[in-house]
Amino acid sequence: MNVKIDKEGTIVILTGAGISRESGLETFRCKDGIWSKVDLEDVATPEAFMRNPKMVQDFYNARRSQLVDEKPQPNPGHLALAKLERDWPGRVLIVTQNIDNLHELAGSQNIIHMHGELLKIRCNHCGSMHQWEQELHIETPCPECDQSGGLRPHVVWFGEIPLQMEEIYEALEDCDLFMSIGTSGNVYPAAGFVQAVTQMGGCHTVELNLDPSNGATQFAQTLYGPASEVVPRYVD
Ligand code: BV8
Repeated sequence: MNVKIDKEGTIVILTGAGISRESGLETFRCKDGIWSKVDLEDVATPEAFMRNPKMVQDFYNARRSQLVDEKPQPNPGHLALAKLERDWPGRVLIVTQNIDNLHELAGSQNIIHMHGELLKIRCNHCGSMHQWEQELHIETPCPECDQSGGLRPHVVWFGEIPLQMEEIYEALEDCDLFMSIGTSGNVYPAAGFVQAVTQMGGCHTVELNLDPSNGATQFAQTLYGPASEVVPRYVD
């Protein structure tokens, strides 16, 4: 490990779309990123889903079928984090903004998907949650309550509350090392985590990214380059 932390120390790792870039998944705000092709207001807000559910469902259907059909594989960045968790049993938590399944495929187990998961859907009528790999259409009946019109991607849209925030802040309070990997630092509350741990004190902070994020100056340490190179170098 590039930095020495107490052997009882805990590590919180925030990841964003950049860690999955070398596995073939697009980022949002890089050149040719997702938000350069579609307006987030049209596909990633509850208002968009009310206004035009087909456009929203199709946006997530395309991204879900990429995971299911192309089967992108974890890259050395994901794999290094899974090894870190094995080397530091019970003391590594990944908080990912990503809705892909690459951390799981790499073997990481202690993961919080704060923005949800692309391979899960939930029913607005009965609240049931389902693993889902097919296309989802507004008329698809819920496998639980059989009502149609209520199924949506289990994804956190802009204006919605991210998942497991209490657990995340508890982990940030205790951690000795906060790593931020592959995120531009544009989206809150994730972009505010580095400030939170810095204010709480006692935590080393490092940014591993292709280039400086919006929050770069708030990190005690930075290392730039592709995740598949800088993450293994930092954690090995
Ligand atoms: C909230 C859906 C309250 C899933 C996403 C007005 C009304 C309501 C809210 C707001 C408002 N104004 C502001 C807000 C807050 C808002 C927000 O932050 N807006 C921004 C745009 C200003 N946030 C919210 O609405 C959140 N909810 O605030 O609720 C609350 C808060 C706290 C507690 C209780 C209640 C909800 C945010 C979630 C929105 N959903 N997506 C999906 O479709 O995927 S956000 C979207 O951006 C994705 O989830 C994505 O993960 C996330 C962050 O993007 P990044 O991962 O950083 O990706 P990006 O492309 O930006 O950057 C990639 C980086 O990788 C770059 O830096 C690049 O250099 C680097 N990179 C590229 N290649 C590589 C690499 N690094 C390494 N190796 C490489 N090879």
